[in-house]
Amino acid sequence: MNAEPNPIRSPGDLDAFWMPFTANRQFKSNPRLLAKASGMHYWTDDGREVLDAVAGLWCVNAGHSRSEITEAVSRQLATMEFAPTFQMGHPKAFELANRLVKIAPPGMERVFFTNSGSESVDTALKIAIAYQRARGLGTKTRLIGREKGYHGVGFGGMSVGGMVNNRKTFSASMVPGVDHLPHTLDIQRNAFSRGLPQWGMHLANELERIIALHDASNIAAVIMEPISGSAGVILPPTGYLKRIREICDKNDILLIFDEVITGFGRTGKAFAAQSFDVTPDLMTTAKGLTNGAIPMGAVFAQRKIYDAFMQGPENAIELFHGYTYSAHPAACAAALATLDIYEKEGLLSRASTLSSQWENAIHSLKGLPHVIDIRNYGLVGAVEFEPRSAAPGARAFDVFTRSFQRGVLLRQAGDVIAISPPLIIEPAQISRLFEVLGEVIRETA
Ligand code: PXG
Repeated sequence: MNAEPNPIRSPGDLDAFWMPFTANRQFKSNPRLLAKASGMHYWTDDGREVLDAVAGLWCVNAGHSRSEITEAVSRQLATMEFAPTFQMGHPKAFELANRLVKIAPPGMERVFFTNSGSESVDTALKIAIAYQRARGLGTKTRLIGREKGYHGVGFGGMSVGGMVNNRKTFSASMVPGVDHLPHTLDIQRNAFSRGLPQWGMHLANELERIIALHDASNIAAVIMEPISGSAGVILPPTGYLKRIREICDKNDILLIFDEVITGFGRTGKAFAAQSFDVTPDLMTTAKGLTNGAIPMGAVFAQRKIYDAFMQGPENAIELFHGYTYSAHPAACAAALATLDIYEKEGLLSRASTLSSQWENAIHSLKGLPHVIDIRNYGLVGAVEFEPRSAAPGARAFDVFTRSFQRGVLLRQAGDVIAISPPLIIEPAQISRLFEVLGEVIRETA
């Protein structure tokens, strides 16, 4: 397979694309262009092979350019490129929902399709509020997120999110009625924990304080990532998620797990809800659903939630919400082919098979210069650095760019390097990845 011819020939050719979540001027003065991908690797526009240690952006769980997905999508586009799902339907949408329900946590029997994680989050928040109203509890509208949480960039997701850079510019435009739980990162107490940290379960009790302040009769839902990804891989302390579930149950508040990053095998089971044995009421997904090949998201709902909407006249639309491309045929085809691969290759549990090698490999970086914490779970890892004085993020950015030069693609978030490879990664590639990262950390002042 050859890369497409490269149309970028002069620096000016980079001007028009306003890049997302990117330092545009820095990037355009020294671009990093990817031109081809297969399996565990990317190739740059000048032909260098790069080991993809972040599954694209946490989405290419089955590895790149899978021919099964390409063929399924092209067959679908040739047969029927689009079909509406408002008052109409097409078979693959129903087939996909049925397939997803089979791998979902218990009781999550209904699926609403979107096109991204951000749309999944805003959809779940709206379903939560609408559900409370549908069962006659219309005052339950408040939402509770968490500091350092990331739930995409829609107004809803941004408002329940807890990353200051994403929020500060839009402070006056947040969805009203949102509180935030404290985050669970405590490097002083939990540095270099292997797997889940032991300290911090009591932080879940803060939920009781927020409920006491507003009264449960005003609160619709709590949303959290089982593992926070974007803020630099923050793990739930042992027992924390179970305690959150208990408090939600006691107060008749919905629990939404945002599994956009943790879904589809990242933690060693299909969903983190299963790894942590805590079942939410709503679950948002995207990314690994289609292996990143076609944009798609899905919100899973407990049967009781869907059922609460199914009242009133049969000809009435029950939920005034949806997207032109909800259950787009090409996305459904991609997702079905992706699920086939996950199943055939046992990828949804592969992270648990590899996790002890992964854990040992990443923790072998302990003691290297400026490394102040290492975190891991399933096939997720993070290395946190002491920030350079007056230059937060610069050290991890250097590690990121140097690793890329050395042929390993990582993700940088502040002074954290996050690692989340395709689930097809081989043990020898895990060793090489951490060998390169170790060398780069040694060379980075
Ligand atoms: N929820 C969570 C938990 C996410 O991680 C979104 C929602 C939004 O998804 P969309 O598809 O709208 O981008 C995300 C996205 C990173 C990184 O490297 C993480 C995301 C996106 C890009 C980069 O941490 N997560």
